Amino acid sequence: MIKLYGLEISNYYAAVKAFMLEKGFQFEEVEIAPTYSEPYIELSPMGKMPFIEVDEGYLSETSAILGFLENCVPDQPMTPADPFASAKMSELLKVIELYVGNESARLVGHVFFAAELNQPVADQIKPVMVKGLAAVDRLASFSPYMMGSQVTMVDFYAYYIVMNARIIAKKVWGWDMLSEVEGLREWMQMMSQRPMIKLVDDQRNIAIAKMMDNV
Ligand SMILES: N[C@@H](CCC(=O)N[C@@H](CS)C(=O)NCC(=O)O)C(=O)O
Repeated sequence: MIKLYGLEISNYYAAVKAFMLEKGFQFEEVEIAPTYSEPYIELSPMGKMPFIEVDEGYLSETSAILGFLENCVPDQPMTPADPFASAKMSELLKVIELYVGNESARLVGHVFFAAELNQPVADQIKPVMVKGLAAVDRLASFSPYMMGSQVTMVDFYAYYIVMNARIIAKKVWGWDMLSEVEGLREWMQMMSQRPMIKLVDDQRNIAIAKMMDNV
């Protein structure tokens, strides 16, 4: 059985978990905090969560994990069948990963863990996110899903990236990031109503509340 390693509080962990549930995978969750040290980095070389364990070995990086899981269940596709449309989905996913997710994540310490805000860094990040969101606006159709009528991998990935990025944007700049992209707010609302996403979000919210109680 697949093992999913990490902590429920993580949005990346939630993306993998929701995707696995949607695809009908049986899996076991293993609670483990990320650390850049041995032997953790043998399993997840950047010392991050989530990562999974399958018969063939360990796999980290959320987008790679989703791609692998997608290929494991070809009869229930969450990737456009057409090769070009599929590449466009990957393009969108990459834009969200690099220019929305990774950029906003540079401020996670300040927003979620009370670290001091590095204003010059924040000043660099916002313009990159604005461009990233403009690219999302160009690439996603929201009709009703990002790639059209079929829900795809990028919907699950983007939902959890945007979920955190919007909190960060609000706290650091008082910026309602969702208003940058027409249809993004409604799409977030629609995705949040999917039963598997609801389940994951409920469990994640409980884990976050527990963590806050212990602070
Ligand atoms: N690029 C990674 C990012 C995952 C990530 O940033 N995970 C965070 C938790 S939400 C983490 O492990 N942080 C610990 C660290 O960076 O040391 C992915 O796509 O999976």
